[in-house]
Amino acid sequence: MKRGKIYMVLASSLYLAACGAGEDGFVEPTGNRLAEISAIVEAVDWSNAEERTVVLDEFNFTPANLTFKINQPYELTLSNGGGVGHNFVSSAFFDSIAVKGLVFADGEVNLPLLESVALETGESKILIFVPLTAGTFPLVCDQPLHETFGMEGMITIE
Ligand SMILES: [Cu+2]
Repeated sequence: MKRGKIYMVLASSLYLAACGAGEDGFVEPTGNRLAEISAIVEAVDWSNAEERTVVLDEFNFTPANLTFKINQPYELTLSNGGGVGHNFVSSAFFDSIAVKGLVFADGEVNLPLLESVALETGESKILIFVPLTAGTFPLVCDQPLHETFGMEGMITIE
């Protein structure tokens, strides 16, 4: 009886996670942030962009550890291969890069200031960016309980 109750709580949490509206986390620009990012993005040769992919599913980022180089542009495909919504969340990482655009199936957001990217089941988005400052940044999925179930990683900029 007790066991059944715990299972029900867990199941309803997962159900809520599956139904959570998948919205990307945008940050309000402060000071000259947007102008600075815009100038950096214009100076980059995007034809040199290196392609990378991260797959999100229950309950992993694959690969879980990512390394990027300062001044090397990237096209990072974030792809949800799982059965519920997942989020790529790392505000410290997003603070350390300049994003040219976030491309999704039916559009693109130019020069977004982000802190997270949300992915519905089967959805992919491409983050086009250049790293600016070195550091090591924790990556998590903030859907309920996903981090607890091990959905975390690490991003290094060197
Ligand atoms: Cu998740």
